Amino acid sequence: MRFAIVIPVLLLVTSGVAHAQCLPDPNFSVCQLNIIDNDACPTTFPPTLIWCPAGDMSKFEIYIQLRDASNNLCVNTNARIVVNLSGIPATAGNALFGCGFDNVGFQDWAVTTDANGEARIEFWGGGCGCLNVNWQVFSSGAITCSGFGSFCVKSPDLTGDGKINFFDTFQFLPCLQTSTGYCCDFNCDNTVNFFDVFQYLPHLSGAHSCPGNIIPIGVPCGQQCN
Ligand SMILES: [Ca+2]
Ligand SMILES: [Ca+2]
Repeated sequence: MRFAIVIPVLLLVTSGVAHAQCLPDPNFSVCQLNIIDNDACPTTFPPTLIWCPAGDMSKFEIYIQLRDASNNLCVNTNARIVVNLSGIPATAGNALFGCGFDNVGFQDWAVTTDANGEARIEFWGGGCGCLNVNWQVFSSGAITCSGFGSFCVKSPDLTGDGKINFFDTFQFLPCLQTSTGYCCDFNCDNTVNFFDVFQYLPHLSGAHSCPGNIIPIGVPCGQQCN
């Protein structure tokens, strides 16, 4: 009989999970921007993301873990992740975009935390240039956290029109012939050669494209990417 009483109490204490009306507390919640799959250019600064409109190269994510004022996990809790991109293409006549962004560099996503109090959304796009990311996480009607990230981006989608095809090849071939071109240097070794071709070809042959909206960003972002 004693066990029947003690065990539920222990479970309640050690689970650390707030199940109902959880109010995320900024002091205990975690909200951060992470870079994903940055293998091609791992050591550059600012960080360089080689992103594909299809989302199969570098990406960044906003990761959150919500906790209440007692440091208990907020499971099954609704939040909104608002992201605003600013940036300009490195090459005149080309574009830069975040895949699926509804307005010019802006998007607002609804998320629900899982059993670990966590939620995450991944982002990618196309084009080459500088990119700044401002983000806020809202829960229970208040800002739980916010942050800022700054990158350089490059893509097999050199033109930044959301798809990889012969128009991109027309821009890639002169780079290959002269061994120069920041946007064509997909492994960031300051030359353009067959290693970059290896990076480029799978995305061309697969005709990779952005499955969502493609709306160019054209806001100066104040950093050097070229
Ligand atoms: Ca293209
Ligand atoms: Ca290279």
